[in-house]
Amino acid sequence: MSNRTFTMIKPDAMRNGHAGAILHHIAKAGFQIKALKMLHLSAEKAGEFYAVHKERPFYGELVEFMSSGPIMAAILEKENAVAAFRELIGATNPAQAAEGTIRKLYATSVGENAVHGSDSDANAKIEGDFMFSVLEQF
Ligand code: FUP
Repeated sequence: MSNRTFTMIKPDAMRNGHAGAILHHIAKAGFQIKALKMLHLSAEKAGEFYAVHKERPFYGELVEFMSSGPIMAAILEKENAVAAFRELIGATNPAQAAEGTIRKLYATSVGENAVHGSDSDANAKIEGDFMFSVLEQF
């Protein structure tokens, strides 16, 4: 089992000024930051990142939203990182997210849900390598 996961603070949370609070939340939960940067995805890059959702009805909106402003991308380390981080962020739809989770605290809707968290060790590696070169991963 890998001890790393990948996250993005999405454009809604960046625009709403929640990036600092979210990073603090992540650090308080015991995750170490192994890579971090702020960037603005092009629609093409956002589309590539979310290619698995290409056939879903929300794909166009998702790509438009994810390329609508800067994000913060990070690789995080903790024991059982993927599952632990998904617990920390809560359900995809913030209306169903548990109290105290990042999405409950900072997300506005299912489409604009503040943060991304990888759903498997394999995807954590793929997503981290998509966003960071080897020189940017510690
Ligand atoms: P999650 O793993 O919790 O990020 O959720 P998914 O992989 O199922 O979805 C990826 C992103 O697609 C979500 F963060 C937001 C978007 N989405 C929608 O816009 N509508 C939906 O009904 C489901 C997902």
